[in-house]
Amino acid sequence: MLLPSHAFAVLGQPFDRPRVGYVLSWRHPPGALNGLPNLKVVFSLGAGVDHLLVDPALPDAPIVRVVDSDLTARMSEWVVMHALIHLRQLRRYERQQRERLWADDDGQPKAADVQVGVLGLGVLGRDAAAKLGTLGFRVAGWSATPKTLDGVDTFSGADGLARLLAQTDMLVVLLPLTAETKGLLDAGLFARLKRDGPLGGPILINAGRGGLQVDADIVAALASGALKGASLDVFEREPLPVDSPLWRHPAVYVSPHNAAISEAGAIAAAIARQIEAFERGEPLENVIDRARGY
Ligand code: NDP
Ligand code: OXD
Repeated sequence: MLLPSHAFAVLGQPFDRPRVGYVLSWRHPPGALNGLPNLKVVFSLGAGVDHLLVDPALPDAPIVRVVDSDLTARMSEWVVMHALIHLRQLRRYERQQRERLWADDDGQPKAADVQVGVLGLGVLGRDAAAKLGTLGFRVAGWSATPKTLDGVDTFSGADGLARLLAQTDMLVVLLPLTAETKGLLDAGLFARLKRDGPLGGPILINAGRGGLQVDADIVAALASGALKGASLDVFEREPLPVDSPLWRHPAVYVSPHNAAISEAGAIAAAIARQIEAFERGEPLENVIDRARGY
C-alpha cells in the first residue's frame, strides 16, 4: 500500500477539511478545493494543468504535474503513427483494398522529403521530434524560449512561428493550453503553412489540447485545401459532439483524447514518492509556473 501513514478521502464524500494536506485532481468542479487551510500541494493527475487553472478559486499551493516516461513513450507512438499514416496514405490504400483496386499511380514520398514542425518542445515535443527524426523526417520545433536540440531546427517567438510555418508540411502540436496558446490553430495559422509540399497540402496533428484549435476552421481549411488532412486527439468540446463534421470527414482521424493515457499505478507511485520526499524536506519536482500557465 502506498503512503500507509496517510488517510485518504474522496471528494463528494464527507471528510475533515483541515486535515487535507494534498489534493490529487483531474478536472475537479471549480470551487471544490475551497476551505482547505492546510493544503500543501495540488497534484495534477495529467501532464496538462489547464483543467486546474480554470478554477478561479484554486488555492495558492504549488501545482505538480505528471511527467512519466511511459506517458511520453505513448505520446510519441501516437504522433509517429499518425505521421506515417499521412506519409504512406493509409486511408487511400484502405479504400483501395475495400474496392479490390490494385493501383499505385503516383508513388509515395519518403520521410526525408517531408518537413515536420513540432509546436511545443517540452517533455513530449522533444521526444516526438527525436523519434520523427530517427524515421528520417526533417524536423523543426517551436517553443516559448529559444532552445538548441540535436537534429532539430529550433524557433521561438512570433517571428519564429511564421518562419517555421512557411516551411512546414506536417504540423505536430504538443503545446499546453494557456491564455497565449488558446485558439492558435485557426484559419490564419493554417493559411501560413506551406502549400506545395510532397503530401499535396499541409497535415495537422494535434494531441495538445482542444482549446488550441478552432474546430470549424479545421473543417473550412480542409474544404479550401489550406489543410490536406488532420489527426486530432483533442477537441474544443469533449466528447466530440456526434454532429461534428470531423467524425465523418474522409481526411480526418479522430481519437478520443487517449493519445497518451497516464498509467494509474505509475502516476500513484510517483505522487507517493513526491509526498515522501517533500515530507523529508526535499524540493518538489515538475512544479508548474502559474503565471505562464504550464
Ligand atoms: P511541457 O510543459 O514540458 O512543454 C510545453 C512546451 O510548450 C514547452 O516547450 C514550451 O516552451 C512550449 N510553449 C508553451 N507556451 C508556448 C507559447 N506561447 N509559444 C511557444 N511555445 C510555448 O509540456 P509537455 O510536453 O509535458 O505536454 C504538453 C501538453 O500535452 C500538455 O500541456 C497537455 O495539454 C498535452 N497532453 C495531451 C495528452 C493526450 O493524451 N492528448 C497527454 C499528455 C499531455 P518552453 O520550453 O520555452 O517553456
Ligand atoms: C494529460 C492528458 O494532460 O491526458 O495528461 O491530457
